[in-house]
Amino acid sequence: MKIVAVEAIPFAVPYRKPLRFASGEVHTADHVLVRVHAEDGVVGVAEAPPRPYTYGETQASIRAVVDTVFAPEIVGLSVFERERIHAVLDRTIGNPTAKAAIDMAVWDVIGRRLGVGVSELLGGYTDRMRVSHMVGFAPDDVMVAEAQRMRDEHGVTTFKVKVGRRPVALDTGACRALREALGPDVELYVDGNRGWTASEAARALDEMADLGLTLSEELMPADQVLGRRWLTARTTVPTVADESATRPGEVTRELLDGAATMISIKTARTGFTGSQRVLHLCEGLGTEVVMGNQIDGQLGTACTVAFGAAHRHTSTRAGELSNYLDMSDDLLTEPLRISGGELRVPGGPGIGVAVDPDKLAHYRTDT
Ligand code: MUC
Ligand code: MG
Repeated sequence: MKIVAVEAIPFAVPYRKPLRFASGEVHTADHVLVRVHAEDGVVGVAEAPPRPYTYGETQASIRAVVDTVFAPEIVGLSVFERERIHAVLDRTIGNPTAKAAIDMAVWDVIGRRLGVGVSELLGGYTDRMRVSHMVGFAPDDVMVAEAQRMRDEHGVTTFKVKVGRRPVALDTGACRALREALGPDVELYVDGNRGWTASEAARALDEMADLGLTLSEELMPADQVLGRRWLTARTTVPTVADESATRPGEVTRELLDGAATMISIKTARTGFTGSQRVLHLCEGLGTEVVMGNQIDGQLGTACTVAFGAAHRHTSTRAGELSNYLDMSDDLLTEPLRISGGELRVPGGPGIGVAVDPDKLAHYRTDT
């Protein structure tokens, strides 16, 4: 079943409130909807979220690389020739979310064509994941109120707290306020988006030693090779590599180097195919994983839960699946719903969701 066209459609949905973290902030979901059209009229969809401060991709660069580099090479290939599609995409080192969206839209076509959910095709382990919510920078009382609301309204009991500010006490204070307000039973972990030095990170972890943090993610830049190895060796809180280790080669280097002890998998940047490669590598190396969030919309979140629920190891921990709730609207016909602290894989073939044409017409920015 040949691919006949690939579209990259920019759209913009404002956030109700911005998400702030050490490397940037998001006010608008200025994503790109990728549609892969197959010859029998089946259309697969996925979304690419540009994160300029992380990977250097922008909405314009995603559109350009899809339209001018990837689409001309993959049109004419069959959706079942996935290794050949990846041989084309993998020639390019960068552009992770553009490549991931193409991969996931191809999987969506395959699932729709076969009448089977992608999550079942990938592994079919379970039909849901527990949800972890990311809490961005704000005054302590605002961060606490957000976590309490997520717990009360959606049953979420796992929180990833953004850290990496200076002075370090801003963040250690916020984490302490969250622990005091939420009690001992919620899971708290931290993500620094490379904001601190090794010594600042070490001091922060020492100051928070009594808070029962379960994970610490990207507290300092990955290029500070010895500092990172030193930090990882001296803490009992597992170190998660996120943006420093996206491809299998980087994952191998980080883990063998002792610079990380766990890996964040994000379908937004490695699609389903690349995420499975990273997952299987981690299983082979005996490394835990966590399903991360690239500040996805609902389509991206549906991809994350489809992948996470498909496998035993990705569904063990809570996945980061809730930040789409900060968006003022979305593109899907049926909104995702988190309840009892869980998100179910959408039913139906492929990724299991449909884009509402009226919403797309309203939010697309190219017409
Ligand atoms: C995260 O886990 O780091 C913030 C920046 C980015 O690239 O992803 C988000 C969340
Ligand atoms: Mg992160």
